[in-house]
Amino acid sequence: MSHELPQLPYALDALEPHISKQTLEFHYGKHHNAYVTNLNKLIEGTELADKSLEEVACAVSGDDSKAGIFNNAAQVLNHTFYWKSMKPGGGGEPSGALLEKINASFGSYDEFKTAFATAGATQFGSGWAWLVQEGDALKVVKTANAQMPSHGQTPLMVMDVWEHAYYLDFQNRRPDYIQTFLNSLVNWDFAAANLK
Ligand code: MN3
Repeated sequence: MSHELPQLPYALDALEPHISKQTLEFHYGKHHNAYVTNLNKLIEGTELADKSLEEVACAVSGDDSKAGIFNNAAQVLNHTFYWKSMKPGGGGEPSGALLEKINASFGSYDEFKTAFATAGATQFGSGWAWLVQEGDALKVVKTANAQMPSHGQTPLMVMDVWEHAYYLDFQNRRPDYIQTFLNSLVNWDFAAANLK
């Protein structure tokens, strides 16, 4: 069994003008695809070859000798989750149970936005900013490189802050990309569907 690049949930130009077709051609078509290809090469003929992506990432997590396998498996999972965390016409304030949980956990939607934007802007180097559920509470966490949130934290949505996510459209202006993600792209329907 080899892993395949999942279908992008919208057309390559669907997030324009916020994220360009060119960015998605590279980010999805080259970077995400390369993680899939690399993973398949690394696990071919091993006991990991027949396992799901989640099982592979879990099995090698924390094993320095298998960092390459972890990084590629986790990056496949993280990118698939990231594409679903955005949609054309997304962004703005969520509603319903998700907004209630955001208000209860952060005080207000604006305070959530500040926490999420700060996490994304202060992740030094490559990584991810996540909205997660832990018990009844929502939290913002950031992770480095390919790392995923801790066990016990259910991811609701994620933002990629690797430079390849924004450099063609925003150059070094990561904060502008983050504001665009929150104001015009984040898929709150997806995040709400991930609530436990
Ligand atoms: Mn990426």
